[in-house]
Amino acid sequence: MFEHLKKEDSEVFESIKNEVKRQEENLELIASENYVSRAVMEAQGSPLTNKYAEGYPGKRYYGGCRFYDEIEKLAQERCKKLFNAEHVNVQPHSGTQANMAVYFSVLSPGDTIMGMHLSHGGHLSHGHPTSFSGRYFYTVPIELDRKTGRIDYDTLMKLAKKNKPKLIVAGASAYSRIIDFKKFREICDSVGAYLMSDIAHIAGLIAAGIHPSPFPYSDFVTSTTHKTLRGPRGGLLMCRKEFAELVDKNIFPGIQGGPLMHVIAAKAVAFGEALTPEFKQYQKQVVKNSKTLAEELIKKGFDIVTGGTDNHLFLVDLRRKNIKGKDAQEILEKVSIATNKNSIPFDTEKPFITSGIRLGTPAVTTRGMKEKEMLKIADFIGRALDAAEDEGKLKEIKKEVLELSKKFPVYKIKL
Ligand code: DSN
Repeated sequence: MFEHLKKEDSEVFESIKNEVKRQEENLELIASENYVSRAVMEAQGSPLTNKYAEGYPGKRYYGGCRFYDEIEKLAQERCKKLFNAEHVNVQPHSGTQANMAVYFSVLSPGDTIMGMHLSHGGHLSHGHPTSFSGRYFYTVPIELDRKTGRIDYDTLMKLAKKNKPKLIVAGASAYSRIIDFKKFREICDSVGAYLMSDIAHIAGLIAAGIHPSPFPYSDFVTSTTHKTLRGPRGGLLMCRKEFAELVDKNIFPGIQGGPLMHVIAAKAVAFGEALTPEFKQYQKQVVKNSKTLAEELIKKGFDIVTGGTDNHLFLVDLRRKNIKGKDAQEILEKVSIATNKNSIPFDTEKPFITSGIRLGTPAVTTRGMKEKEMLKIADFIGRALDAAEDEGKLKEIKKEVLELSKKFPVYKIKL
């Protein structure tokens, strides 16, 4: 692999080589990251990057799209089967663009939407003022319950009745509990709102049947393809049949030009993988690992928001340990553990500092790690954060981290 790049562009090759090494050596606990299969990488790195295919299968604006049609249809069919969806658009370049296409399909600028606030587990594209979503639409942010750290559906119902949104977003990027899509539907129905479920984080769990499905409750379901779903970096939009034409038009030509057909080929491969029994087992292990890691950290005196997890991630509230999220992220990086600082509900620290870190298990589970390794990882985290500025101790821990990573290689790429 990379023999041409090595010869023809040593600068780019060097950086890639170093990044591949980092990915092999680091314990990747960033909840939104994963390792794709070699087959997904091969599809994405194929000559399918060479061609324009604006339009949809059977209706393209360029000639020569026969095989692109086959691939896009395959991706659509596999995805439909995976999520039991009536209509699928596999062209969104990202989750944010899938969300944008939904908003532009049924909203006008100035309409009211409701979505979880960024520091309460939501996402920028759910109406944050710095994102197009908060600039084009009037957003009523959903906050979590102060005591439980969970969504309080009664409060949500009251908020919806008071603000009468035209669309409600059910979905999160840092929420460790089951999302009750049925309740979201009831709330939407009580005010005549559309329901858009953004399953970017939990798509893999849903595909494997271990998190309730957003269908049949949602009008629109958006996702990324690269998190728990373990596909290439990209987006996905599903909806009821009645909205099919509308959302397709709003993806292309509405907000995108030519689709990234090499990425769509890789999405097709990933959907194929997600339909296998092995994928179901993998997702089960992801959740087992996440629960084990959270429980072990609690035993070591860490506070976990909501007290635990039902899915692939959780938030560690570091206030009792007197460490800021930013510092914790940096200390853990020194021992080759990758995490991200993350606001906790009602955080008083700025988003660049934060009082928490977010931990997730999709990537380490792809490497084959199980509960036994989660206990070790909790031990590394506890010791590293206790050692803080003791460089000697951090070096010792890093050595142990590297030993563990070595036992669970990812790609075995020779560079
Ligand atoms: N940036 C992603 C995450 O880390 O959750 C959300 O898009």
